[in-house]
Amino acid sequence: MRITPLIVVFYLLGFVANAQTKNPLPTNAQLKWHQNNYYFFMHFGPNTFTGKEWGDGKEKTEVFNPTQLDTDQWCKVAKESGAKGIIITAKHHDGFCLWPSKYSTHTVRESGFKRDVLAELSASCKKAGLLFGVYLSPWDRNHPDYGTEKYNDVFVNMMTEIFQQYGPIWELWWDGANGEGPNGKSQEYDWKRYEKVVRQLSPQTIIFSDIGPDIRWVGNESGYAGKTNWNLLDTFGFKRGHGAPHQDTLGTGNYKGANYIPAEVDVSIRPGWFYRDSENDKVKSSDNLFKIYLESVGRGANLLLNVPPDSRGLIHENDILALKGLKNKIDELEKVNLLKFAALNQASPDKNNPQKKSTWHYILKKPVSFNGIILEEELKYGQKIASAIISLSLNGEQVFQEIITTVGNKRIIQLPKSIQATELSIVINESKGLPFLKRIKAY
Ligand code: FUL
Repeated sequence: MRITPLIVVFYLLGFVANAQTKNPLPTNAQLKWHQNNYYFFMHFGPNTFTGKEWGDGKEKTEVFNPTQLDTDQWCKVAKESGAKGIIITAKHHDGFCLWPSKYSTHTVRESGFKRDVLAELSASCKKAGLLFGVYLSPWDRNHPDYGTEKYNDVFVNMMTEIFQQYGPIWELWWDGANGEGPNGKSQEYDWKRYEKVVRQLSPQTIIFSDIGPDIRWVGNESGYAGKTNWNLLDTFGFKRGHGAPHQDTLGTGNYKGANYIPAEVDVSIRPGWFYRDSENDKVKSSDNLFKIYLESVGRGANLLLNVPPDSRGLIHENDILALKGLKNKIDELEKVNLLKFAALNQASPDKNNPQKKSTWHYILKKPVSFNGIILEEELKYGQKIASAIISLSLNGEQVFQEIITTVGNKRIIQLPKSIQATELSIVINESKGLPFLKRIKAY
């Protein structure tokens, strides 16, 4: 056959089309991130002392003065709550830096307090075996260079300081809120450069922004992911800080999305992101927190639960109590596996891999009370399951059925009440290629 330029063009077009229909795969760092699916967020800074949510950057640095700062206590609470790490607001929109940055004059160094909060927390996390992450607001209402090209250098220098002095940084948060600086100017952020710098400094760090590159915002701050939740997102035509896809789309992802960018659910245990005395009786109950857990982690997203330290520099007693309750409820999910002694009817097994098949049918010897079912998809080969029917039967008669539209990292199907059953069946009726459930459990 003679290779004409036309054939080459057709060949290339075919190649492009094929690449586009491929199911995007997670990176190793993303796969690891999925495993650590519940961790703390901590909003801490001048707002903790002024009662504001968004400081304007004109606050006196002296207002920042925690009297009993103890980052070991934060870590102890995180550990005891089952959280896998802590992400701290190293710099919120007010520009105040929790570390003595060389690139700002609005930091802990200038406050009467003087201690380096980032250094203390990063050391405490290491000691406790917790992951350490940093929130760094691009929007800065204090920095004199904001709104000019020089600010891009400032932001890059700050990130460099953080990575070099306090690393390893597990997750980096670029907040999407974007407004004017002290000079009334807004900033053209050099996102490409920021990303390049982070990748060079720390290739394993997971970067959050509304639209990734590694993980996305879930589209709300109320604590839930979409019932359908694809780890895929189309980002073409969207620019960070200048409008993301519709909030509902962020919650559900895109079925045929071009990029693997799973969702993270950020929500506060209190009405505000920052601590306030007046909200001590408004801490979410453990029931409420558990509902959030089911609707975030239980829908395949990660949960970033904000637990803001108080003005002493400690996690408040009321928050600790609610978190204990949450931990007990999460532990309950893992206690028993009702399927341990059930017979598995291998309806349509894949000989090479028994976990790759589309029907599972468990039969129990006698009726047991089901409270819920947990499914986990193997994501290394991409997220595939697009519809599954879960049913329970009691002696041949169906007593419960639910259709789910995605599984992903973890799907928790919590029953409205305990249901007696002798059989559980899971039928996957739509999948992008062979489905792969790596875990099935009932509690
Ligand atoms: C938002 C911010 O404006 C809030 O203050 C908070 O930090 C939240 C997590 O993200 O964009």
